[in-house]
Amino acid sequence: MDVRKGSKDGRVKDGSTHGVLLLNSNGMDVVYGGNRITYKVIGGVLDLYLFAGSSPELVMEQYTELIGRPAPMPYWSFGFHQCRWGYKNVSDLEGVVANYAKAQIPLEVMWTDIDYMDAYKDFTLDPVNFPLDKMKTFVDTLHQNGQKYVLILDPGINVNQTYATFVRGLEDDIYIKINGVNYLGQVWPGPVYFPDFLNPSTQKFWGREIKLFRDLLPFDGIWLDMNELSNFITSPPNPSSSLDNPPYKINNSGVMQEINYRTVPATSLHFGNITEYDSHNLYGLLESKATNEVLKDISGIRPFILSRSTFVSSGKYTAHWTGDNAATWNDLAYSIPSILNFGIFGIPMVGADICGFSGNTTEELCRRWIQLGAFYPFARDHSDITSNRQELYLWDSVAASARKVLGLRYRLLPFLYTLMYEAHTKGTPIARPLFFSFPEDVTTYDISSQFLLGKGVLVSPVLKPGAITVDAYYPAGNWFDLFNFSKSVSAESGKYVTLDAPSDHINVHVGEGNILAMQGEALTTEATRNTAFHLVVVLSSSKTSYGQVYLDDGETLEMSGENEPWTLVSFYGALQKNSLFVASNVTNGRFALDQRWIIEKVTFLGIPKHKRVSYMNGRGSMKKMVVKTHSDDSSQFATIDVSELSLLIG
Ligand code: MIG
Repeated sequence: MDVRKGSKDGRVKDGSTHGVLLLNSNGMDVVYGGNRITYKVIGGVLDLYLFAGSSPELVMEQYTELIGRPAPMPYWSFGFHQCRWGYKNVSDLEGVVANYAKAQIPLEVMWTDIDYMDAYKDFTLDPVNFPLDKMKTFVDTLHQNGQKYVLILDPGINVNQTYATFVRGLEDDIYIKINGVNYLGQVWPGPVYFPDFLNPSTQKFWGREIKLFRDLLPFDGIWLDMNELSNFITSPPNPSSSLDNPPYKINNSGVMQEINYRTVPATSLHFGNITEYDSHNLYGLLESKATNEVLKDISGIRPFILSRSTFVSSGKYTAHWTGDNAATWNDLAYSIPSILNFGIFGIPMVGADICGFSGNTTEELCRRWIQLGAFYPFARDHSDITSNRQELYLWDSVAASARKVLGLRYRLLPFLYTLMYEAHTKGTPIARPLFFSFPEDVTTYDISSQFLLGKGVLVSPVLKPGAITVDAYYPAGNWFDLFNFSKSVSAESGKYVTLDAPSDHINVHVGEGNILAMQGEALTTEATRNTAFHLVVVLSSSKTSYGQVYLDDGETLEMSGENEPWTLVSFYGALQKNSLFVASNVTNGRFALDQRWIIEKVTFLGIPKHKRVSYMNGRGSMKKMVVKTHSDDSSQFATIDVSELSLLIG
């Protein structure tokens, strides 16, 4: 995606944006040089698309119309996730869940890495440390508490005649082949064959294995790792084929080395005699697609899948995490451009391992990381088996910060979920670069140390050790601190501001012209859904403020589906003459707006100072309102407590 920059070579500063996609699954290097892009592709077709835009949102709409809109994610998946490679046994897991509860830090989803398996075999449980009866009790208890459980699956199926899944795979004949036999790789379980997701029979195989296992243990989502495909060995090249040794060596893990380096050889064959050379980059996509279909089939509800490998269209099936980062300040900072890129690729549900995967994190880094990670679309703490534990309750200061920032995240859940709806219907990312909302402001183009949630929630994290201030860019407008509403930043035109960022604080601001429908804090997303709404209306002198909230049960297969109950409420608000107004408009409305959906508070931000405004007594319950006003240097804000106001105000 390119936004026009400056007027140096006579080009206009109109913020017009276009997108370019080379839809090609072969190995390639892409070199971007500011004003040109060079593709060095070693095979396949030239299938080049240009998306005319001319806004970033329109580029996303056009691109995802072609490749498929992002999959709707279940409501619960926007809660906080805890994972680690190296949980020892069921009581270890239970301890973590209990400690989160004790520390009053929201924990929505508990994960298990490859540790749960019997000798790393998919669809098995370690009979000693993770026995079925205990795991079942563990998962049932999570479910009773409104929590969820996600487990990992690797593609490699252990070659082992006593392993039923392996034998059934042989019978179904679904493994990737080389020279007429199944290709033998090496991964965690030792010798493995890899299911060929281009083979239609693999869908049946994969579906049956997942179903059999899910009948034993009712997990809520699947984590797909190692699907690049990752292999512990590099097989020697076949001397009679150039595919294993192409004349141009693409960048492979940072160096120009053998194309077969620690993966399945390029001369391997998939169903229909398609070479690995041509389809290598599709493995993760095809595995995600197959898994998505299986989960829809067997559960009848919206799947949650997290895949490491992705390709164009993966967003239609899966969420993504950015892989093995390190517990370093550098990787904390790098996580922002990484998640923003994936949003632009059409995979909006994305996050980086919070507190860092490899290496030992520190209290300060982990604290800053949860402050930022709380605003990733997908928020999961995950760590490597060789690093120290890093659950958020382990340090008092991290725990305190986690309660504060996850508290805000959970209050923003209706907003995040509505952004999911926007992503699903129009392709717009959940987390966006600043230029999405301010394409005419050229300063925003290079900013990758801050980002927006939706149109107008600006996240400006601390990314350096020892820092207690942050230099953050504020595009034109009035911005209000979302934690307390009182501290605002006013920028007539965009400007850098140095803001206080004490150790327990991250700056999160909402910009003028936006209306946020927030809910109350709780320890699970389910519990937040029973709290009343708080409408935050950020007035603008130039336009009517606007916001939306999308409501459904959070797990029905489709989002905004034709035959499913959902409701979209749009809000409009402004200061007109001397009176404040907010009104709403309902689309669809088949998801019942019953007792649960009430507003108990409306906050107007950005009332010009010294302006007298009148608060009209509305109809019905609006009469019970209590108005409190506050002010800081530049503006006042008013909080109106109302009781039992329906979301259908106006
Ligand atoms: O060879 O399953 O990126 O998240 O913890 C390492 C163990 C395999 C790589 C994943 C990481 C996961 C780890 N996996």
